[in-house]
Amino acid sequence: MIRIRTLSLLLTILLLSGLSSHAEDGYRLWLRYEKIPNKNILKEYSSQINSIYFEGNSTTIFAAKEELLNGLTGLLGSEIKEINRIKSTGSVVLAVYSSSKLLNELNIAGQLSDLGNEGFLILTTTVKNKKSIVITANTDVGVLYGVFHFLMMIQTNQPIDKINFASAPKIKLRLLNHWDNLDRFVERGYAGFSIWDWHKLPDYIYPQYKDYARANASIGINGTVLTNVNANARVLTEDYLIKVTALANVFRPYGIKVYLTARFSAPIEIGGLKTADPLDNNVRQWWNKKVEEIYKLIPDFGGFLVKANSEGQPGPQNYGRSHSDGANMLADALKPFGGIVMWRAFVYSNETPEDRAKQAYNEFKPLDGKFKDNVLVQVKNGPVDFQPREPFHPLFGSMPKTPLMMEFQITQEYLGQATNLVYLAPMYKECLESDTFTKGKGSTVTKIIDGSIDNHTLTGIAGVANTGTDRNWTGHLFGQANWYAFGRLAWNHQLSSEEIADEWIRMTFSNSKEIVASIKKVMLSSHEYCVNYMTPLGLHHIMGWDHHYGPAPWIKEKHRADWTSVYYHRADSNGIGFDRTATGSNATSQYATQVNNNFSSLETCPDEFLLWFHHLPWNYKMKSGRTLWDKICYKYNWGVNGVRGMIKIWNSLEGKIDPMRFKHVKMLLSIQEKEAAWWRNACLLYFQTFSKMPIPIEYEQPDKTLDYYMSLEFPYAPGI
Ligand code: GCV
Repeated sequence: MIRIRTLSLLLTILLLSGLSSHAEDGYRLWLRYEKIPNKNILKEYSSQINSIYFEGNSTTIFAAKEELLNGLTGLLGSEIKEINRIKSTGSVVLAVYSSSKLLNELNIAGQLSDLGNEGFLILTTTVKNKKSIVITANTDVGVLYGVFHFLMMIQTNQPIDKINFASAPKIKLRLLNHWDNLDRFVERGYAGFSIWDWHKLPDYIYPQYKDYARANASIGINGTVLTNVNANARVLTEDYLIKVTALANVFRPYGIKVYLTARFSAPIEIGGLKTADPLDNNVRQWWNKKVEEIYKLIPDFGGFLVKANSEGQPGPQNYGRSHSDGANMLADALKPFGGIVMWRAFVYSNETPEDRAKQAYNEFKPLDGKFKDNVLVQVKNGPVDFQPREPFHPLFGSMPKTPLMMEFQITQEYLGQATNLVYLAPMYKECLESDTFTKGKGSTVTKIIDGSIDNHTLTGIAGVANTGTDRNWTGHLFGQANWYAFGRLAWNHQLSSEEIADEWIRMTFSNSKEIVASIKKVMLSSHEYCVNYMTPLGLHHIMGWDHHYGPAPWIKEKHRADWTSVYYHRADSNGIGFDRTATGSNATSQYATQVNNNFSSLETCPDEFLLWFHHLPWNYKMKSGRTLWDKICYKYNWGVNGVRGMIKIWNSLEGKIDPMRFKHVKMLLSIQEKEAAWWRNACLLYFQTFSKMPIPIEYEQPDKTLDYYMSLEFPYAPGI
């Protein structure tokens, strides 16, 4: 009797906690394919789907079929048959339209003509007089993307009885950039080691490699740069290229090309040459041969990503040559094979007596029109370095003859690393929707990177990956949402942050209205809170030295001024902020007139960028009537309180989601609260030494001294 009671109690707990047959350790990401718990919805789907019919025999079509089979079997909780003739209703049909005899009967050529090489069409229709769901495209990979979209529709409980949905990516190259070293250390990685086990490659293939490819394909990512931009030439040696080939073979069925970072000095380091001068014939020959060797092994190799003459990396300027000379040499080598070069614009030097925020523009703008047609210039979203909030980079819109590729950071180097829940879609969207005014009103960053404004067909977007060997891939479970959001926006930048969050929550947690609404609330406000407890009102780059963990606005007198905090906040007894208007560094002049005027005038400069562009007295009167100092205090406190609100909402979900993930996030949120308060206290106490004004009494007062905060050291902080 007791045993039965205990057992039923256990069962009730399991049911209540939503514990599934799988450990909810986050490994399955948003592709969990758990049986649909709502009986009515399950019945509805089960009455419409019972089998899969597919045509084609490529590895991509097999991958699509396998995913659909596994996905549907899991979601519907019953066996889905593979059939070779359509005899009854309820089949999902997978086929490339142009090569399918079966789909010939459908009048859909017109719909497919706009979908290009990667788009797809999902249609509820009749095939052989039987009601079916058709997933079709112009290519195999289009079918694969369609399958993932269809599975997402079911995972998010969307109706499927009248689907007529077509979609094609708006940007051609949608890449992850891994800052992964060959020794498996991940620069700015907060989720363990690199997932690439170079030592065991090419013979040992972890299941993670395929799951990585599945996850990326599910959100439309079609390329991966395997190695760090602070590059190691060794990856270009034969031994390593064979390892790269093994990974490329795993990724290929999922439409993912591999790319490598090319260390500019490789001809010297592994080629035995005396120079890496891009105009030297031997150097050019060396690269030509190297590229030939790569394409023999990997016929669909994507190309190179290069960080040159930046932060100590070698580059063409070592030989008195320009960035375009360097990029074009590699472009020439890659061109015969269809490869491309992504040349980074992240350049600045402490020796250049110029505001760091201006340097990339100064170097690259004059090179517009000088790059070969298989070169993209890859530009970070803002002019400094992935800060919690930056204005858009002034290069966007300023190089109309050159395809500019966006570089976002998914790993949260400056956004709380892997202990803070910060949903980044709103930050990405803010940048993408910024109006550069370079070709009149409406010249958004989006239209520059999707090529529509300057008629570029070679277009791209990259996200610095946040993956690692942690069981849940990203360290913080909500880091997965940022990987997901990056991919979804790369495919369709018109999606809203909310739509993307909605999809991710439903797939990752549940379709329960309450759970979706609560988690969405947490996610959608999280970035704004983070900006405010770290760097409100346009403050930036005031974090810990080198590891970038935690606050350290006091950093000064280091070997590079442009890596110190005082360089950026410029706090003194008169006030705070970086004057980047005409009276200061004049960085505003790098923007189109309308934007320049908007940022330069105190009347119109958004509060969000106030101290990015202006140095203002502590008692400056804000629009709200508060003094600047009061406003800074208010903002820091608003951010901290926001985190407390997030915790409250999360706690309300106890017992409604599985205990494993509930607890994981709960513990991290409590770290986040401590870190938010630490940021606030340390920054306010430090800035107070200049403002000499009290922290208004209505706010929580710091519980430690400034000396205490300044004494903290983190020699083993991750990621450096
Ligand atoms: C890969 C920042 C990071 C560096 C990174 C660099 C870059 O400075 O702190 O770790 O180097 O950006 O984007 O090249």
